[in-house]
Amino acid sequence: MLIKIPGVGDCSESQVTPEKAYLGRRRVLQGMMASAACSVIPRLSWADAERYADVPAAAAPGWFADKLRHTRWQALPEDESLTPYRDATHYNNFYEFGPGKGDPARNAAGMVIEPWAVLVDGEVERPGKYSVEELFAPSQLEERIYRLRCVEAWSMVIPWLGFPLAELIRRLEPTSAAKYVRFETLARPEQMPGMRGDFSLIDWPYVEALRMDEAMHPLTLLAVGMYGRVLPNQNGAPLRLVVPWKYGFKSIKSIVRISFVREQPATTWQRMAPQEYGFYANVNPQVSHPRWSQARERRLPGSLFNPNIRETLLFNGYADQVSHLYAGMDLSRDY
Ligand SMILES: Nc1nc2c(c(=O)[nH]1)N[C@H]1C(S)=C(S)[C@@H](COP(=O)(O)O)O[C@H]1N2
Ligand SMILES: [Mo]
Repeated sequence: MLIKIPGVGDCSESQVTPEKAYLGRRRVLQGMMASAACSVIPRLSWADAERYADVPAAAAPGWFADKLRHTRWQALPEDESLTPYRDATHYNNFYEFGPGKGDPARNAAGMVIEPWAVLVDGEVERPGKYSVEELFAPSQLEERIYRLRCVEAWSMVIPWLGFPLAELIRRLEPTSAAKYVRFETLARPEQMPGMRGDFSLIDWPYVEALRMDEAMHPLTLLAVGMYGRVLPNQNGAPLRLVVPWKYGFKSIKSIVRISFVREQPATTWQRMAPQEYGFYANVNPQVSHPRWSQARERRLPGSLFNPNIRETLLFNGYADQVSHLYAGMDLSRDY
């Protein structure tokens, strides 16, 4: 398991590494190991100073830079290494910018992300149009290092920056009629070449959804950054979903609409190829996709000589935290 989220109350004062411990890199690591997942890093941005020193600087809106100073960074897991930033930002799926893995990095820079509004509607007490800044203002940013497992059988380990979707949902106050949360991606063909090409079979906009209890699960993240920086456009700027126990396609990018609904929504891949993609899309090595076995995965970056193959884990390794959500369900039928 990659991360067990501690409650804030689980971190005792002595586990909060003092600032002077961050001055030397070796001492940083020792400090992090000792405090495990409880490292609340004060003032000095360790991300900028050390861990992500080789990640290119990116222009960030003022509110983001502000939040970064109070971010709760996660200790690096001992049993996993982070996917290099270069791979995480140049091997992408974002069909709005084209079908190739390199298309999003090549084409997404043209997407205008400021200003950005998110429409909140449906069964909810506080509907409206919110800016990203408004959505994030009351919450602290947290780093979450998660495995990302694509249904195409490759995987990465990505350090996200965001906050639990549950926090936002509580603030928006869905009514008791809300059973699912539905998300929509921006659809702006003039800035998204993948929407214009012949290949574009998808019924835009890209839509994903979660059952309410999945959306409220503490692992479900609304991300605005990765690797200590704002999200690059190709990774779903300015805000995206991250659901680490599900196949990557559930983690919808560049969200412009969040709707609280009564019925299970039709989602993009499920609608296009219902025999291939289910609504739940929980990572499951036992349930094969018609074109891919899901038993194993290629951890990127690999090479011809070292393809870096590993066993896929049920719920992508997060079973101890999420399997209760599916108690009584037949995972081979409700996939
Ligand atoms: N709007 C939108 N969101 C999307 C996709 C997409 O094509 N469009 N692809 C999904 C798929 S299949 C995966 S594996 C992940 C990839 O996220 P990454 O490029 O940040 O690794 O994004 C998901 N979110
Ligand atoms: Mo994917």
